[in-house]
Amino acid sequence: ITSETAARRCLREVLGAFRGCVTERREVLLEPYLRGWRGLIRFLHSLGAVFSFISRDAEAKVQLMEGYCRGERRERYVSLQAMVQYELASGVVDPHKRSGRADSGCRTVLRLHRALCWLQLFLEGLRTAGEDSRPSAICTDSYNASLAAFHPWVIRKAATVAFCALPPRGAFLEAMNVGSAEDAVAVLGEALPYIRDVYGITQELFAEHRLLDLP
Ligand code: 1PW
Repeated sequence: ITSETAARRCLREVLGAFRGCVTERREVLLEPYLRGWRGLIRFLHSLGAVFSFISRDAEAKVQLMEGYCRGERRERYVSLQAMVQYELASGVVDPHKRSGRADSGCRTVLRLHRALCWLQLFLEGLRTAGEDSRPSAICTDSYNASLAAFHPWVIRKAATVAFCALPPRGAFLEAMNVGSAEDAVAVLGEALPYIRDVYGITQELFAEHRLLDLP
């Protein structure tokens, strides 16, 4: 399988997955959420080895969550809503404690959720910026406006260095492999509302249960 087909396949996967996340009752299904993340990570890999540092942590978190989705308590991890309810009721997470389990579903999803905010800003920037804009600059700005606040200095430094290796706009949109640059921009426009929706529901759910600061 060439990296081209891998990228094409994964982008379709990402779009389809985030679209399929939200149910009629506005629940966020974990399985397609993680499938969306898998696609994003694969797309990152197709951009080059510099990004493996960025994707490694997300990958580990996705893998941990996949374990819960397949494990003994899998019915508790069908949706984010079910997970929050279960982990709060069973004491796996406690919003009033300053320390907590590093492997809870809630704190793990919270990290992915924060990264999704960055992704959303980045893709939105990419979509609306002019032809001579640089993805590396857009990526750095979106990161600084979101995820960077949760990262220590070393990680911020390393992330910013990796972003410099992002290809220029034309090549980046081409790597998405959905046709011309205009086609790619259109695909971003189609996909973003779904990602935004998933982000918004998750944010509200975590805020409601005071889980936005889980250590
Ligand atoms: C173009 C597609 C972009 C999507 C990739 C998003 C991946 C974001 C991951 C950034 C990770 C930087 C290095 C890891 C930092 C962790 O310390 C941090 N994890 C995240 C996801 O922010 C916090 O996790 P921790 O240490 O509390 O378990």
